[in-house]
Amino acid sequence: MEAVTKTPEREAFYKKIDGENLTALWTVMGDLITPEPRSACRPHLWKFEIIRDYMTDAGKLITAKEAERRVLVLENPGLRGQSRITTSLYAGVQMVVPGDVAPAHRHSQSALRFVLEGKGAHTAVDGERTAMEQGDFIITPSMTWHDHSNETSEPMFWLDGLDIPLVQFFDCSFAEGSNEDQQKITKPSGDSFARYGHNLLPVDVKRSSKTSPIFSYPYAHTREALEKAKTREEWDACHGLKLKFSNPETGDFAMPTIGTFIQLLPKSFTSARYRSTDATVFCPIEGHGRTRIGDATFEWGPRDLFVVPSWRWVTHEADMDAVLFSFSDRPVQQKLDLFREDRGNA
Ligand code: GTQ
Repeated sequence: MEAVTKTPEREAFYKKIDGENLTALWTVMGDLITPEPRSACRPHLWKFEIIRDYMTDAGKLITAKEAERRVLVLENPGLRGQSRITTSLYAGVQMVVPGDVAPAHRHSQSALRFVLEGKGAHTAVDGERTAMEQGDFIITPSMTWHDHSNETSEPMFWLDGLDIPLVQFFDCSFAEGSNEDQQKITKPSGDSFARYGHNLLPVDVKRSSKTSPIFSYPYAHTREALEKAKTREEWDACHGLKLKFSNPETGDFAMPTIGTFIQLLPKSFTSARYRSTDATVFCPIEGHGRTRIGDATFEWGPRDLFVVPSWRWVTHEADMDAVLFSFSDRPVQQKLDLFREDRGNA
């Protein structure tokens, strides 16, 4: 698909049809159908300490109530002005300080939280409150009411991941506010886990949601699963020990639009190179190391955030046992038969 030669006659023709909202395919084909992904998304790393300092400044400027959500959006340097960390996903860091209430609202966008710092602040989803701790992964399914509050004495920070650009692409954004800042709590804490977290499902009740009925995946459980897996030493050359958070009803990803993962990279491990079409946001929560993305190297520690664009070679290296949370649009790509991965020779 090579660029066609320009001639005065052709240029005149393009100009003529342009007025009728028509474009000649042969002038744009090479940019539309590329031999490989050619993303504007760039590899990048954000240091948590820097975000944290700016969030503290933001805390002096605006309350969570006035802001609705006090969040700094992580904008991919190749996609500035679009509130995107990858072409299909949004990420932000949210701060909820003691006394804050981020008021109840709901929207068609699905959201995930991954807790970075703090202990004991609450998020309420669909009538149930859950306390949040570092490393917990929490889901807000599409159109469920959610509000956040902090009755502790410490600020809380978490990573938000939403499918905002996907929903924007499909033009199906719906959102609603509530008259009540905090939704009515109708279920005891731990209710969804008690019902669905024990390999038991109601025998006849069919839920219509494609999102996991468990909305909090506590880090204590996640970490135990990784630690147990570690003793079996079944290291994957590309991923170390990598697990996906799953929906107990379907075995599929926990959310229909966003795939979430946790992986353990053991001390001194260097992964074999890997690339996949799902641009991925990583958040280490334990350990230190570095990740090479193409020819760039990013040094990371707990709570830093970095993004790997589609189809770039990646290798990770851990100086000590490291745990990395990550998320991508893999569930969507797989359902559309678009997902591809390449394990090099591993
Ligand atoms: O906490 O509901 O980062 O609605 C962006 C949009 C967080 C939230 C974000 C949201 C939220």
